[in-house]
Amino acid sequence: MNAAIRTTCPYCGVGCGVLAAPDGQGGMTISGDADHPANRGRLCVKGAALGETIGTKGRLTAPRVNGDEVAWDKALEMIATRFTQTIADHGPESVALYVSGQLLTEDYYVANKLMKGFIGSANIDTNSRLCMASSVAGHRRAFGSDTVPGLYEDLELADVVVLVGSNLAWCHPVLHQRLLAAKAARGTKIIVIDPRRTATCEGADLHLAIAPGADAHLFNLLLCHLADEDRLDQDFLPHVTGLAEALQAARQSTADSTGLSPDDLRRFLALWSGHERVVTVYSQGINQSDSGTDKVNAILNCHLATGRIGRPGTGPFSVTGQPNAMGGREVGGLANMLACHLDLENPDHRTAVQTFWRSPRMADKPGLKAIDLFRAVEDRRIRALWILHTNPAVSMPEADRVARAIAACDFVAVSDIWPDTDTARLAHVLLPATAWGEKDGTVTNSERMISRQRAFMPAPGQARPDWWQLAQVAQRMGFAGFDWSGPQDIFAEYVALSGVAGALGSDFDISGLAGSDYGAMEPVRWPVATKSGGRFFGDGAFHTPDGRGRMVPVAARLPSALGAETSLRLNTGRIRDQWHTMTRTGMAARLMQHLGEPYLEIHPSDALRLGLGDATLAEVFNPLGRAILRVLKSEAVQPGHPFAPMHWTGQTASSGRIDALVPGLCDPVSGQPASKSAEVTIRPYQAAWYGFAVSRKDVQPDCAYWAKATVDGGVQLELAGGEIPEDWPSWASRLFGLSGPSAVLADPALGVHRMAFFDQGRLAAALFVARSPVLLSRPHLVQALGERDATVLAGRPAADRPDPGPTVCACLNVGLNTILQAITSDGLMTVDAIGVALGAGTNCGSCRPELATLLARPNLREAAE
Ligand SMILES: Nc1nc2c(c(=O)[nH]1)N[C@H]1C(S)=C(S)[C@@H](COP(=O)(O)OP(=O)(O)OC[C@H]3O[C@@H](n4cnc5c(=O)[nH]c(N)nc54)[C@H](O)[C@@H]3O)O[C@H]1N2
Ligand SMILES: Nc1nc2c(c(=O)[nH]1)N[C@H]1C(S)=C(S)[C@@H](COP(=O)(O)OP(=O)(O)OC[C@H]3O[C@@H](n4cnc5c(=O)[nH]c(N)nc54)[C@H](O)[C@@H]3O)O[C@H]1N2
Ligand code: SF4
Ligand SMILES: [Mo]
Repeated sequence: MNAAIRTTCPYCGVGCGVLAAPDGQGGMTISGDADHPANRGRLCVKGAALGETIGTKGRLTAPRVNGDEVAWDKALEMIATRFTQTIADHGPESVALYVSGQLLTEDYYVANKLMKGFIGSANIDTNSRLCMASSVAGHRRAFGSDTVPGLYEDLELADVVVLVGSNLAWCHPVLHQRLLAAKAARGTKIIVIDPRRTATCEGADLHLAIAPGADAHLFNLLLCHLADEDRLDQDFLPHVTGLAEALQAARQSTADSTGLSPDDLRRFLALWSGHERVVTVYSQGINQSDSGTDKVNAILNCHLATGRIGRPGTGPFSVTGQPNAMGGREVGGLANMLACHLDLENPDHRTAVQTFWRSPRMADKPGLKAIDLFRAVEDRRIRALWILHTNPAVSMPEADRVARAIAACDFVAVSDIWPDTDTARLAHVLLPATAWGEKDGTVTNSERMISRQRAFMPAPGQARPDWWQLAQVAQRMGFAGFDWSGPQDIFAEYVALSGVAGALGSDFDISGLAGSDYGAMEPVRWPVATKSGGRFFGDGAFHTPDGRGRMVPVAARLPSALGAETSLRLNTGRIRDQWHTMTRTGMAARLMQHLGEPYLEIHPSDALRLGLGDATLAEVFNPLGRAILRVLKSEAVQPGHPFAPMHWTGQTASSGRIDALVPGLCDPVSGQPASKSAEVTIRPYQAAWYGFAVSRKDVQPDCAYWAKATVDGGVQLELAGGEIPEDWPSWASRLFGLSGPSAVLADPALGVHRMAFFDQGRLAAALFVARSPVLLSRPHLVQALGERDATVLAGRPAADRPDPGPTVCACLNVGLNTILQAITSDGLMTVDAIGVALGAGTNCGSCRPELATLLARPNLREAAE
C-alpha cells in the first residue's frame, strides 16, 4: 500500500490536515493528520466522509460548448476571443470574473492578475462578498488592514469565549471541539449570542437569544458598561483613537432593543468585563447584515478599548467560512483590494504591483461588488462573464433574478466539476475543473495558517486545474507572464510579490518562504518574513496612517421594520452535514441521513397561527420568489423568526432554493448582503397527497413538490402534489421508469396507496402515498432497497427488527430510536455513556451536542431515573 498523502480538508475555514491513503480497492481511506496544528488528527463528519465524495461518476470530464463536447483548444479560444472582442467593443468594464473562496491561492492569484493587471478592470468579485466582506471592511476601518489578530490557541487560553452569530458546533466543528476540550480542562465560560438555540448552545454557560439584528446595540451597551465600570485599559488607550466618539454613539443604544432579560444582560456584561482573557468569535450572524460592518466595529471597539487584542487568550476573532476565504483576502480576490493586502486605490501600491507584473494596464478603481456585478450582467453593462468554483444561481440573494441575468448574458463560461449544477446549466462554455484530491496548491485557514492541498488521485477525463484554465485564456488573449509550468511557479511569484508588498509596509509578507520546497511544504503561519508566526496588535502598533487602532462610532440600528403585519423574518444558514449547494456532500449517503430535506424551523405558536401542521409543507413566499419547505416545529427559534437552511438547489428539490427569497439588500460599506433577515409570508401548502419513495435508479419526479437525497444503493424522495393522479400504479411506473408494480396495497377511500417494484425478486423501487404526511420508517425502507423483502409494504420493520429511526451519529450510523431506547433502558446519563454503549459520538464528535440535547429531554430523564 502506498504511503498516505498529506493534504487539507476542502470544506470549512478551520483548515484541518487530512491524510489520504489508497485503500487498495480503488478507494481512499481518509483520516485526520495528527501533525497538523489546526486539528491534531481530528476530523468532523464532513471531513471524515470525504472518501465517499471523491468518485468520478457523473463528473464533467470534457469542455463543452452549448452542450457539445469540444477540444480544450476550442473552448479556451472561444473564451479568449469573446472576452477580447467584448473589451474591444465595450471596454474592459464590460467583462467580469466571479470567483470563490474555495479556489486555491494559486488559482486566485492568476484570476486577480489577469483581471486587475491585464484586462485592466477590477470587475472580479468573489462569493466571499456574501461571507467575509463586512469583517474585511470592519478590520480595515479599525486596524488599517484586513488582519485577523489572533490564533485558534486563544480560544483555548481564554477565560471567556463569546460566540456571536456563529454556530461553531456545526460550521467549525473541530475548532468547537478544541474549545469544549479547553472548557473541560480549565472551565472556560462560553456565551452564545444567537436568536436561535443552536447545537452550539450545548456546552455553553449562557445563551442570549438576542432580538434579530440587535448585536450592535449589545456591544454598544458593553462599551458603555466597560467605561462606566472603569474597565478600560489606560495603558493601551494611547494606541487607540476615537474612544470619545464611539462612546457617545454607544450611549444611544438601549437595553430594550436587545430583547434580552435584565438578568441575562447583566450576566453577559459581568462575564465580559470581569475577565481579562476574552475572545469574541463572530461569523455570519454578524457579517450578513445590512449594517454588518458597524456590527463588526461595535465588537472591535470593545476589544480595542480594553486592550484585549493580540495577547494570548484575547481578541476579536472572525472565523472564515470557506477553506481559502483567508487566502483569497490575502491575494486580493475582492473587487476593492489589490494583492498582498495592498490597496487598489493607493497609486504607489498600484505602481509597485504593475511594475512587478509588467502589466500593460492596471485597474485604478474598485470593481463591482457581487450584487452590483450581477445587476450589471442583468442590464448588459457586463456582457461576458466567467464563473469559477461557485454556484451563484443558488447562493446569491435574489437567486431567481441572478439566474435569469446569467441566462440572458451574451457570453457565460463556467468552470465546475459537475455538468449540471444550477449555474453550469446556464453556461455557453463549460470547463471541467480538477477537484479536491486531484489538484495541487495552497489554502490559508482562519488563523493565517498556509497549508498545502495535494493531489492523490488522477483527474478524470480531460479535467484541468482552474489556474491552468485562467492562464491559458490569458495567454490566448495575448498577455505575457502567464506561462507557469505548475502551481509551484505561481506560488513562487506570489511569494516574491509579497516581498514587494512588505517593503511598502504591508503585513502580508511571506517572502521568507522564498526558495522553500513547495512539494514538502509544512503548514506555516504568517507573518513569516520578519517575526515568528504570531499575533497582531498586542504591541499597539496598527496599520493605520498614524499607527493607532481606530474605534468607530456605531449608531446601532435594527433591521428595517417588516412591511406587513403578516410577515415573518426568515433566518437562513447551515446544517451540520451539508456543504453549501451540496454538490459534494450531497453525494454521501451518510451525510444525507441527518437532515435530508429542505425544511422550515418555525416556532409552534407561529405554526398554530398559520395553520401549519407538523411535517406538513409550508409555502414561503415574497415578491422575489417562493419555496416549499417541510414544517419542523421547534422552540429553538423565536416567534416571528423562522429558520431555513441554504443548501437545497434545483437539482435536489423542486422549490428549496432559499436565496430565491433573500433580497439583495447590502451593507453600504462592505457590499455584503443581509442573508439572515428576508421578509416572507408563510401559508400552508395545500397538498392533495403526500408521498415517500425509494429507487435504486436516480429518477426525476415531475410533481409539485419533491426533494431528493442520496441513500445507500439509490435515492429517496419526499413527494407531494396538488392534484391526485388518476391511476397511481401507472404514475409510479412512469416515475421509476419500471414496468409493474409487482405488489400493491391500497385503501383508496383513505387515500393510501403503497406499491413495490421488484426486479428479479429484489426491491428496485417503492412508493408510499397518503393524504397526510407519510408516516413510515424511512431508514427501514431504504435498507430494503435491493433486498428480497416481501413485507416491505408494511412500512415498518418486523417486530423482531427494531427501527433505528433517523440517523443522529452519521459516522457509526446510530439512529435516534436506538439512542432514546438506550438512554431509557440502560439509564444513560452522559454523552460519554452513550458513546460507551452505542459508539455514537465517539468518532468525529459532530453529533455530541445533539446527544446532549437528547439527554436533556425532560421526559427522558424521568424515564431514565
Ligand atoms: N456544515 C457546514 N459548515 C460550514 C459551511 C457549510 O456549508 N456547512 N460553510 C462554511 C462557510 S462558507 C461559512 S461562511 C461558515 C458560516 O458559519 P456560521 O456563521 O456559524 O453559520 P450560519 O449558519 O450561516 O450562521 C450562524 C448563526 O447566525 C445566527 N444569526 C442569524 N441572525 C442573527 C443575528 O441577528 N444575530 C446573531 N447574533 N446571530 C444571528 C443564525 O441563527 C445562525 O445560527 O460555515 C462554514 N462551515
Ligand atoms: N441565504 C443564504 N445564502 C447564502 C449564505 C447564507 O448563509 N444564507 N451564505 C453565503 C456564503 S457565506 C457563501 S460562502 C456562499 C457559498 O455559495 P457557493 O460558493 O455558491 O456554494 P458551493 O456549493 O460551495 O459552490 C461551489 C461550486 O464549485 C464547484 N466545485 C467544486 N470543486 C471545484 C473545483 O475544484 N473547481 C471548480 N471550478 N469548481 C468546483 C461545486 O460543484 C459548486 O458548484 O453562499 C452564500 N449564500
Ligand atoms: S472542521 Fe470539518 S469541515 Fe472543517 S476543515 Fe475540519 S474536517 Fe473539514
Ligand atoms: Mo461563507
